[in-house]
Amino acid sequence: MNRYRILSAMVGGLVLILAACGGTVSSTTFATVGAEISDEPSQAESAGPSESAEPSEAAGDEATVRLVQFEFDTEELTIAAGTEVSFVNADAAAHTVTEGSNGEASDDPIIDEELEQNKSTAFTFDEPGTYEITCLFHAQMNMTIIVE
Ligand SMILES: [Cu+2]
Repeated sequence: MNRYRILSAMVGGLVLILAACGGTVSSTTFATVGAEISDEPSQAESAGPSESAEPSEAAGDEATVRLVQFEFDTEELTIAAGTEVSFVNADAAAHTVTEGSNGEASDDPIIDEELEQNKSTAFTFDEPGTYEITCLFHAQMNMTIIVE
């Protein structure tokens, strides 16, 4: 960092000298040097914003299912393959998000997550098909996800 400060101070000084002389002869040379130096910190800065921009949000489809009042808030959800579904427990009790029906998991559930209050989990449905989702704690909690 110190090296860059010294360099940019030098460039700044040179620019000042050039400006004082009113010379435009070799200003392109100094402009190039300045650009090279300013590249370094701007690259580090741009890493932050581009990470928080979450390009995956724009690229892939997303859907949200809320668990509230001992129900999934969506009975039937139709999504495109590759859609990431977020299950959000907005209820006063813990629930599970489990492939199965009437409170029983299917043989080899693709998803079986317990969610405490205010917790969420996300699952990407890559394979087309019809998926029954239930809560192991509350047999009446059922929904269907259709992946096209
Ligand atoms: Cu439940």
